[in-house]
Amino acid sequence: MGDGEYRLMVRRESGPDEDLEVFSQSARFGPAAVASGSVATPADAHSAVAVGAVPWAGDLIAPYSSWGPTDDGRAKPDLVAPTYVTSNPAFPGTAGTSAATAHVAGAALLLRRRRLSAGLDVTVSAMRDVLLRRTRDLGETGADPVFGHGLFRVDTAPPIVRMRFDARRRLLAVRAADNASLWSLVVRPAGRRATRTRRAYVRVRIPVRARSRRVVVAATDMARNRTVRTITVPGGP
Ligand SMILES: [Ca+2]
Ligand SMILES: [Ca+2]
Repeated sequence: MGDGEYRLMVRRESGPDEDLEVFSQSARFGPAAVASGSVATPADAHSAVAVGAVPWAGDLIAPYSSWGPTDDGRAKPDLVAPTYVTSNPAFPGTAGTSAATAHVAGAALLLRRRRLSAGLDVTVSAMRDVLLRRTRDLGETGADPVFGHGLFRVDTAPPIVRMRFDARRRLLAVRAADNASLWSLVVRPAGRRATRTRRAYVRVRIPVRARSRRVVVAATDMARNRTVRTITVPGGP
């Protein structure tokens, strides 16, 4: 369609009142557009795994990613996956649910192969359960119409952990980096309660003791890759 204003007229010849839904990739519907209930066919099929899109560097839904529920009230999408990925050198920054869907399809294939060789169930419902269980919840707590069960993401690289101890202030600064998919950061000084956070940066005060002590830092990403580092903090006078 070229630029300009278009009008759409629908006349009911017979039958009961029904809502008419109009989808368009290019026409802007202005204030008439609603995100809710925008999951289109075939993603709304009963046994389909409908994948929404989240730009890989964050946890925000892509503006074009359709929201559930379906017209008959079923929860969709099922999950979301990364988009704007750079894994295809021919199209760096490939965007869309097209990228997110391929991510999940590839992962499903790998999981299926692994489950087959382990003698596990690889039926559609079993595979669907496996995928949904491996998501990280986003947005409203629990399954929701924007993110479904949450973000599914193939990730093989463990977080990078950096630590610095300020001896004068007795503060241990810990920073974990994992391309925005850090799941937890735990700082556990020997003999003391651990500090747990979802943030990528935390400072923990290590009280003065006569002897030096070991502090264990563990960072886990949402794919459950884990980095454990230890630092020995000097004792006081
Ligand atoms: Ca949620
Ligand atoms: Ca990672």
